[in-house]
Amino acid sequence: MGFGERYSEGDMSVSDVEIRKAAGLLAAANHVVVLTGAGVSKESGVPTFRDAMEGLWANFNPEELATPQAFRRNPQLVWDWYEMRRQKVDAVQPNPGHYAIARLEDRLPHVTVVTQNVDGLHRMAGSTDVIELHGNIRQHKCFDACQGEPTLIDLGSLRWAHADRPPRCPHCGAHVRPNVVWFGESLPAGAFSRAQQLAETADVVLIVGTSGIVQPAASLPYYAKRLGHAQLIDVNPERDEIAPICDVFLQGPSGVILPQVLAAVDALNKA
Ligand code: BJW
Repeated sequence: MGFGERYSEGDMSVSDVEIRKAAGLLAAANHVVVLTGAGVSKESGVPTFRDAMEGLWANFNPEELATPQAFRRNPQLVWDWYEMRRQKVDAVQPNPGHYAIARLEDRLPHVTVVTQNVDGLHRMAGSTDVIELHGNIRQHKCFDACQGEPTLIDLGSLRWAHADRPPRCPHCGAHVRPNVVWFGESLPAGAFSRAQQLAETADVVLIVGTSGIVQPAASLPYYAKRLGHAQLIDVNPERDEIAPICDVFLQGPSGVILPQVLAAVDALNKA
């Protein structure tokens, strides 16, 4: 579907007027922050965090697996869940939403992607300034951070028996875990402060595919609006927690909506 057509499904619809309004805000912006969540990767085949889990995992709640307490209690269970997700992520590609975000860099002076996702798909799509607030599922580290936080460990350099998983840190013998941020843990040093600073000076914050319930990431649009001067554009098939304070709400899947917004930015730049 190209610009000029309208995304419409059931009672969801986005008019050309809203797409043009979003494009106008972006085209006039000097600095844009794009805040993304799991929804932007949904059309690549990565389930969102709050989608119901399937198969072996159907009886587990992701919010109860993504904690240091869960890993201490049952490291094998949490390791296996992340291995299943890592394998899924290794097998997928960026979708038109990721590519449209990356292509914004060619059209606008400064674009920074602040992502809660751990799948690395923004960089794969070509975005060059990406802040990963919740880490990266392809990296691993020592659970005890024995050489400082994070003590990154190359999994390929370790040998371990599958039955003894998770593997052990070669420095101290603690378990190896994914380099992601669990509930109750601090975000990577400097990542949130840089994101907050950028949000407070951004002209536009484009929010894509997040439920807006996990802090402190969900507070960035509020900082941008209340402490800064940003206009907020939100893209989501459902009204999320951030939608009420947004200037433009584009209801629909980001893989469909964002290419339309990009085409509308191009149309404005040509006019
Ligand atoms: C589409 C679509 C399509 C579908 N196109 N869209 C203040 C108040 C209350 C609690 C707290 C607070 N401050 C901190 C807390 C505690 C906690 C928290 O926020 N809890 C909430 C549940 C309330 N936060 C923390 O613990 C954070 N740490 C912290 O604050 O440190 C300081 C501290 C230290 C010690 C004690 C206390 C504080 C850390 C948060 C880490 C979050 N980690 C996870 C797991 C990462 C690793 C992994 O992937 O396993 O991050 S949890 C999970 O949620 C994951 C996500 O990044 C994150 C956000 O989820 P997201 O991306 O929004 O996904 P969904 O599934 O929720 O939504 C998807 C959306 O997409 C939906 O809206 C769909 O409609 C939409 N969608 N298809 C576009 N095609």
